[in-house]
Amino acid sequence: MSTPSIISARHKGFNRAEIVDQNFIEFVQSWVGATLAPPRAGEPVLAGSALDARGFRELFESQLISRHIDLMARVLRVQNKVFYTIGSSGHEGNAMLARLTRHTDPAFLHYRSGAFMAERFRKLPGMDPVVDSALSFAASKDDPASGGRHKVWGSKSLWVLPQTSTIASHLPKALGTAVAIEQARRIGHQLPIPNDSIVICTFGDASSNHASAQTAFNTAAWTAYQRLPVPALFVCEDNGIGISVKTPAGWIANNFRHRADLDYFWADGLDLSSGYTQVQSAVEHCRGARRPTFLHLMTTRLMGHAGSDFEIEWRSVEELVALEATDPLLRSAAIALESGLYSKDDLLNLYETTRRRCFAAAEAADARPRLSSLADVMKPLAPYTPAAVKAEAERVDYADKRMNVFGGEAKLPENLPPRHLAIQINQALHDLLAKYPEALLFGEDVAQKGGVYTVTRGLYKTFKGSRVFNTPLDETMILGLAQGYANMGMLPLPEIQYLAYFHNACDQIRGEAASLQFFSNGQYRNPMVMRVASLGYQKGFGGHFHNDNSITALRDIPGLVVGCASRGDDAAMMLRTLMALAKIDGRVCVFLEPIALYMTKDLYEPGDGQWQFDYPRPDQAMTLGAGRIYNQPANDLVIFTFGNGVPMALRAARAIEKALAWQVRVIDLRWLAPLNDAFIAAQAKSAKRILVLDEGRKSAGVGEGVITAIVEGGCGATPLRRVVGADTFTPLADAALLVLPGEATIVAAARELNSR
Ligand SMILES: Cc1ncc(C[n+]2csc(CCOP(=O)(O)OP(=O)(O)O)c2C)c(N)n1
Ligand SMILES: [Mg+2]
Repeated sequence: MSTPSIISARHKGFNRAEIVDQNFIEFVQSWVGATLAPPRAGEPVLAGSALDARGFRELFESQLISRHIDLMARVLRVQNKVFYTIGSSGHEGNAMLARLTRHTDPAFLHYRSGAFMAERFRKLPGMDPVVDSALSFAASKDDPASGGRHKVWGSKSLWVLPQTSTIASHLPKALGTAVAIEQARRIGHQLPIPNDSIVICTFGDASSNHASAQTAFNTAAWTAYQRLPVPALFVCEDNGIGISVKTPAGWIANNFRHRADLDYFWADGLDLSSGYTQVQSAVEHCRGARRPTFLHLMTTRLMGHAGSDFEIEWRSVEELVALEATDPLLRSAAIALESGLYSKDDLLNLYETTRRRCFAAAEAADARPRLSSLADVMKPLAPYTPAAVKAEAERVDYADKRMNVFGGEAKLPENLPPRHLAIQINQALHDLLAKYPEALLFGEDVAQKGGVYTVTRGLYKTFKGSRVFNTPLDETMILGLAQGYANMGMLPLPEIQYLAYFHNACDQIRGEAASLQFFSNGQYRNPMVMRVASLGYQKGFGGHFHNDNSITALRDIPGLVVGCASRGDDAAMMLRTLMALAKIDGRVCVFLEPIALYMTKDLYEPGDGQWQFDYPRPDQAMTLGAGRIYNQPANDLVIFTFGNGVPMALRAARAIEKALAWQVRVIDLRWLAPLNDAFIAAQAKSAKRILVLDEGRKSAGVGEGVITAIVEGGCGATPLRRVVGADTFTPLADAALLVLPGEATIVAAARELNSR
């Protein structure tokens, strides 16, 4: 370790990238260690190492590529040719992980994975990690990972699924993918990768503390504890720091060494010679035992967190110099020279050739076109092929299966009397699980109990525990599992027990699932249909948390489809369309089920049975965006609404017709995202007056979107009122009705319109 007295003026420099660069050159130039006779083919690079000469050469070259990409990015960032400077320097030991695994082992990578990628690129012929990485750093449209949308480590052919920069958010889906690999066998699903694949998931030491990481470790252990296989290799690249906050010395080992059902391994990521065997042990254990494995990979961080992090401003130069002395490339250079594999000149030559290669690729990438139109940017975000979706939603080539599931012709739901929402959702789910053998339904209490509201009753019995199952009580993990199953080609139907409990796991949809097609330029997709018991008005079971009416958190997630049914037949048809959207276009879909309507049978009077409907035949589906119109062409008043608002508006319409002699049309929007602006505008055009009835909250609710569509559609002059929930949490008991719209408020709003 250097001491202050021997730190030269150069080492005190501001630009640590230059210093790290120069250190390498000086280290090689001043090498005076013994040089052995070069090892022969197949012989260990150094005595006692499991790494042979060829392996070492390739790993070392991958390390150098990674280092020079970092150095290049620091130089070209200031010239605006590169747009990302979070580097991999100090973490180049992760190349060992790539070498010791297969290119078909799905990898969810930390952002310091330059060397991993360079090494994995060797697994397939004709690929160039330098060119591909340069295109990504330059945000070029030709970037094979994201099409210029972000600097991500990703590759379709190499099974590297691009990650967002939200730390730890990839662990739940990585675990989900590992679980899915094993579950495929149990449901007879053909995996897109070999059956004995493992999932690699890398992350930093600070990230390991994050709730999203902890839930993955916990669920991995929860699963393994039940003796179910979990081939997940969690790799903590421990550089001892997260931006500027040091991880307490020894914390990672202390925290993970003795966790039950999370098998701990340690490896020296700073030394290829000894680290290789250690990484190998962890990989082999994970693949062979198919148990959750935690590999603690020692690394260091050089050149700061990112190019903008001038470490010298906040930590001592002595500390930096000491860290720089642990540079794994110095150790690799020592191995290279000591083993006789490289002469000093060869090594310096390789170093400079690699530098030139990276700069040349970056300059070439800079000359390539970037994304230049909004349409280009958004292209992979929300694919929609209406004809194929319709055909898929109406496909009925599973008649035998449904006959079995329902128990014969007479018991087919379309041959039964009209039923209410909960029953028809249940019937539709039976139909969909029969139609899609790759579909899985899971969540809290959904199996034996059939859900809190019995909506999933009977599915477990019919389709068995491999397809219908309870998860741990953890929404983040439910959605992580969903992404994992989807990654392996299955069709997940995760259930979130109450809308209020979606919010604590929101990022798994917002930041992760909904963004995958975008950040992978449409190459990867994680289709799913998330069902959520939602909204207010429950009688006798009140309070905010079971009556949450906030749709806002879903509405602005780019690319997400949100549907909300108010009646059973619509629910069945919408679920068919949502599954088809997932299957055909890979869309992430949400289906909001109004709890208060689950058991509603009557519309106007107790016992009238008017809110029960015939089950739609399986070849009937609904077009995305199609609303339902009641009482067309009435136009004295048009009420736009959804969910609980629909039967409420229909009842209020009767009162309004009586009081004001108006003919009232009621529009059930049914699709809340994307809103069908054209449909809304068209309906508004023929209206003399408009009411927007939104049971969600006033601010940022669906109603705002509806009114915008009306105004932008040219109907801003039509008299309009909004009846909407208050900006508050929902209180218990009857006080709830004070904050939500009711029939009386609707009638009062109509009277107000009349007096204008
Ligand atoms: C959820 C989240 N919070 C904060 C950040 C900002 N951030 C980016 S990296 C980082 C530190 C991560 O440290 P570590 O996991 O040790 O990885 P390292 O950078 O050291 O390799 C932070 C706080 C983020 N990306 N995501
Ligand atoms: Mg760290």
